[in-house]
Order: sequence, then structure tokens, then C-alpha cells
Amino acid sequence: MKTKALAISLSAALALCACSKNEATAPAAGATPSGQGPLIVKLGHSAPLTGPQAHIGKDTEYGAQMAVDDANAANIQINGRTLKIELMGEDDQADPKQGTIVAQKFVDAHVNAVIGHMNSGTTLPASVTYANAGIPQVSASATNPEYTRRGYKTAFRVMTNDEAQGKVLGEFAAGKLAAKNIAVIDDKTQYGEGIANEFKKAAEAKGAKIVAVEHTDDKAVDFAAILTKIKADKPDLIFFGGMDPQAAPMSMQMKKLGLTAVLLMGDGGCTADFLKNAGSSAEGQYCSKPGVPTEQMPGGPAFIAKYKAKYNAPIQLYAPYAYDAVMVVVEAIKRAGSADSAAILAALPKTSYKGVTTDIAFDEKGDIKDAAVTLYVAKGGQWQQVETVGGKPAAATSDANPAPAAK
Ligand code: ABU
Repeated sequence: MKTKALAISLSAALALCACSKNEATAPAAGATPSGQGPLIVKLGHSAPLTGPQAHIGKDTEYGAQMAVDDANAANIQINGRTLKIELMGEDDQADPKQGTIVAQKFVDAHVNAVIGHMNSGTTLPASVTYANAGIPQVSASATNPEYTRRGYKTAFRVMTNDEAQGKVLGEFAAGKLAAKNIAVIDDKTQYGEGIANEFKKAAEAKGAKIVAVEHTDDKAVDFAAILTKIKADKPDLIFFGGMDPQAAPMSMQMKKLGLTAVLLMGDGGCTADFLKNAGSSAEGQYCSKPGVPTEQMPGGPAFIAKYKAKYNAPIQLYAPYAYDAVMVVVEAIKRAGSADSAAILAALPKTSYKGVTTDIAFDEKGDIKDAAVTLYVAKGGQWQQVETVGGKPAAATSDANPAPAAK
């Protein structure tokens, strides 16, 4: 009896010891649990899940969740333990302050890596927190070039950045679209202003004249004052740096006010929702998206079918990229033989992964190599490919891993 009581109090003391040691020393960010059983890996995912951009944030989360489900179903063994990934999804509301709150929440939860954030405006401030905590961050959508230019060893991106996208857009406007007088509107976000600046540089370098520069914000829906002002400058093209909740009403109001200028946007406006919400005004408007069209991606057709079967919704923008961002982390864990954040960080620069979207490898900054940009025109309620600039030749990606078949 005495021996049993002593054993119980000893094990209780040991448990207490372990617990207070854990609290006192605060385990390294992303440390994996020791002992037998599955190797639990926590991935943070952050995007706007409420507010006007929730449809894009949800799309990104769906893509990440699909990858998590596929990885868990694959029964991956890491040092004799089955990898079990848990996705911790958070809503940063596309708000930079909320983005840093979410980032700290992920640090406190000891996530092993982060997928996101969706917006450049949240990704940039959050990246400081992850860099300080040594947590790998893989963005599937934030395209502001600054994200990978701060020298953080923790920052990676599986999508073409806006230095490339803005250049392609500017050259397209002044070249194929032969725009001479261009008005530029941005939403004053890190993404909108950033891509507008890259666009302006490239369009001017190709001989176009910027006749007006206006700013709105990412909550506005009434652009009558801005558009009326711009109309007097007689632009033949309006470039908008921002997201579809603004782009759709802007397109409708351009027509209502009798502007004959064509609307050109980056990826933020290149969505299924833009087409739906802009109605007939969408016809003939242009946009760009990083990468090749989803159906031309190595794993695109299978991904589209599987996404539709699972979520019964069209892909908005970034779901295949979020899928690849998760898989790039999973591959890093496999190569490292460990899910510790430090081990993932050491493995990520050596990534060579045949993803759904393309073959993924990172340059010295953490940006994807061989980035492509595709231009689209709205025709008959669809985004139709105009041309793809850059990227790998098709043959180089034709043997890539297809996404798993639709369930
Ligand atoms: N890439 C456009 C939307 C996300 C962002 O960069 O803010």
C-alpha cells in the first residue's frame, strides 16, 4: 500500500516537474511532442474569413485543408511515427493589426509552420513575428515583393510576386492593349499600392502616359467621385490595384458614368466573384493572375474536380497555391525527418517539389523560381486566357505530380 502510494506521489511529482519545466523554459517554437504515437504537427493558416474578402480567404483555407486531409490520408511515417497535421485556421479580417494578433496567437500555440497570410497587408507585419520566433511562413497569395526582401530566413512564397506581375501588366497595357493615357487607382493597401506602382513604372517605360493617380480604400464601394474626376482626363485604360469587392462596383460605375476606358486589374480582381458581381459590365475587362490557368497546371484538372466535389464552389483564386504551400512544408518535414520549425526552415530552401500549380523551387530570397503571369479577358461570363508570360516551358512540368483524384 505504502509502496503504491509512494509510486503515485513520485509520478505525480515527475508530472508536475515536467509541466513546470515546460512552462519555465517555454519550448522552442514548433517543437514536436516526444514519445510514441502520431507526430502531431500544427500548421497555422490565416486569411480574412469574415468581411468583404471572406470568399477569397475561405478559398485559401479550403485549399490548405485539402492538402492537410491528403497528407493525413497518405500515412506518412517520420522516424516510425505517423504524421498527423492539424490546421489551426484564424480570421485576420485582412486587417494588419489583427494579422499581428493572429501571428502572436500562432507563436503562443507553438505552431510548426504558418501558411499565409492571405493579404500582403497582414503578411508583412506578421512576418516580423514569425522571423523573431523562428517559425517558417509560406505565403500562397501575398504578392507584395517586400515580403521576401527583408532578409528573413523564415519567409517563403509559392506565387509570382508583384514586381513580375506589375511589369507584365504595365507592358501588356502599353503594348497589346495599346493604351496611351492611363489612370491608376489603388486601395492604399500593401498589395494595391505596391502593384499599382510596379504597373506605372512598366507602362511608362513602354511609352504610356499616366494621366491620373487616385486612391480609395479596401472598404469603399462608391467610386463616383473618383471616376467622375478621372473621366475628365480621358483615359483609354484604368488600372485598379485592389481586390474584387471594390473592382466589381468600380466596373459597373465606370459603365454607368459613360467611361469608355477598359479596366485592367491584377489578381485581386481576377476572381469568379468579380464576374458574378460586375454583371454585364465585366465583359471586355482584363486582369492577370500569377501562374498558368488552373486547368493548365500540372495537377489542375484533378484539383478542380476534387475541389468542386468537396466544397461545391468555384475556385476563387488561391486554393491550389495554398494546397502547394502546405505540401511544400510536408515535403520539408519528410526530407528533414523532423517537424521542428528549425528543421523545416533548414529544409525549405532546398525544395524541389512537383506541385499542383507548377514545379516549386525557391530563389535565395524565398520567392518561387521561374514565375509565370497569365493575362485574362472577361468574355461570356468567363475569364479567358489571353497569354501567359514567363514560367517554365510546358514540357518541363508535364511529368508533375497530379493532385489526387476527386473523392
Ligand atoms: N495578391 C493579391 C491579394 C493578396 C495580397 O497580396 O494582398
